[in-house]
Amino acid sequence: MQNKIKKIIVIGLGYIGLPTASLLATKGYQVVGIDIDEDAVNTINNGGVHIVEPELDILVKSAVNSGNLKASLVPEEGDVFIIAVPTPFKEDCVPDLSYVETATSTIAPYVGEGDLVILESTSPVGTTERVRDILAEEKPELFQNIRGRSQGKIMVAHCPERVLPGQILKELVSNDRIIGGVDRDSGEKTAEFYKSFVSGQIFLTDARTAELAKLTENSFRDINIAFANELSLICDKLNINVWELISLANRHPRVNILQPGPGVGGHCIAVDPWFIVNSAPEHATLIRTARNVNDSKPAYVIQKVKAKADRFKSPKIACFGLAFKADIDDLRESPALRIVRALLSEGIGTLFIVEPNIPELPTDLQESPEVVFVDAHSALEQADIIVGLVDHKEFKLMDLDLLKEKIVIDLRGMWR
Ligand code: SAJ
Repeated sequence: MQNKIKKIIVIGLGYIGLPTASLLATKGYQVVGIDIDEDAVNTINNGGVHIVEPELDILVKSAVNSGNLKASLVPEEGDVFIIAVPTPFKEDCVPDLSYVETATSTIAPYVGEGDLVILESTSPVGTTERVRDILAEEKPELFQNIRGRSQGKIMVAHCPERVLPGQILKELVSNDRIIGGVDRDSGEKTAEFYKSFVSGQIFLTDARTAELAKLTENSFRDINIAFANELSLICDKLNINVWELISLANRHPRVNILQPGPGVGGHCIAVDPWFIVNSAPEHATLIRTARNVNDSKPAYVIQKVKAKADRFKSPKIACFGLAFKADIDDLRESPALRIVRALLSEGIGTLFIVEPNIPELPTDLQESPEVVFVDAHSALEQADIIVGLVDHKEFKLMDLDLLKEKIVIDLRGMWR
């Protein structure tokens, strides 16, 4: 543990904040996690979790039992403040910084001289400086004027989270980290802190570069998935198997195409590229086009399913998977869910939904008599059309003979 740092306040106990807070607690720091959700706070204080992520339940339990982690609705004083709140976008894909701004104002009364304030939330360029400016407005005594420039007696830096849902606990420790301070001192002190619990390498830069680096990583992935999705449309038209095509092209030593799917979901890759587009709309043409390609894939899938369903008087359609990607329970921004909802609203027929990672369907689906929540076996028995939306491990292991008599629309290439 780093010498002077004893107490850490983590704001936001979601997919990033809770694993980070628990990890730090098990490293011997005194950690207080802050959230506005009272149920989440109570659950964590009882040693439980309100989100699903492999091994997180064990880590939280041991962190709480050790006495080093507690959750609270109100912040307190500490040595390090980590902001890990959402950064969604508003209408017209304009970034919504209200959560970061509110979190900063909320901690301002508790921040003191020599403290570190670290923004982990994925943010548009300039947000870390905005955090510093809010703190300077609310705590002017922590900022001094040196030769006409405001200099903080506190440190402010950006250290973007880079963990992959499904592998968060591993990647939290092993991933390399980029740290951008609003000044040199802020960057160096933050790097020292991260070295106490990260085994990956730490790279120092300025705050704006760190912000754009994170957005660039997710845009890179989005563009590459868009290429795969575009190929899938071209292959459909030319009657070529896109999965075979990609695996053959990937045999080239310098080609590595990603996989097409029903669209791009989650709260990161489908969101973050818009922050770049919004900052430099005149230049970000490729990034914007990739977003549009990926966002239009669900509509293409819906048309494809409708075309097959038209052959039946009362079509029975099995939809395999609702999550935004394989082997998780997270339905946020899920293209599979979007497709199911659209099929339902078009009154296309009976929908048999299979999703082994959730205990029940979202309320709107539960309420419809046209939607039945079933297991894979029952869906295969009853449906005429099978739509593979998410490549969960259970689905990949299915006996392909069971699909023989069915019309199969496999969006993930799992039943080749
Ligand atoms: N997807 C495809 N084809 C692929 C890969 C993914 O269609 O070949 C789809 C998935 O099904 C899903 C979406 O893309 O709908 C996003 O999934 P993902 O696994 O690519 O990424 P996320 O959103 O779970 O996590 C990403 C990661 N970023 C990168 O890999 C560059 C993670 O490291 C980030 O920390 C995370 O975003 C974040 O929080 O920003």
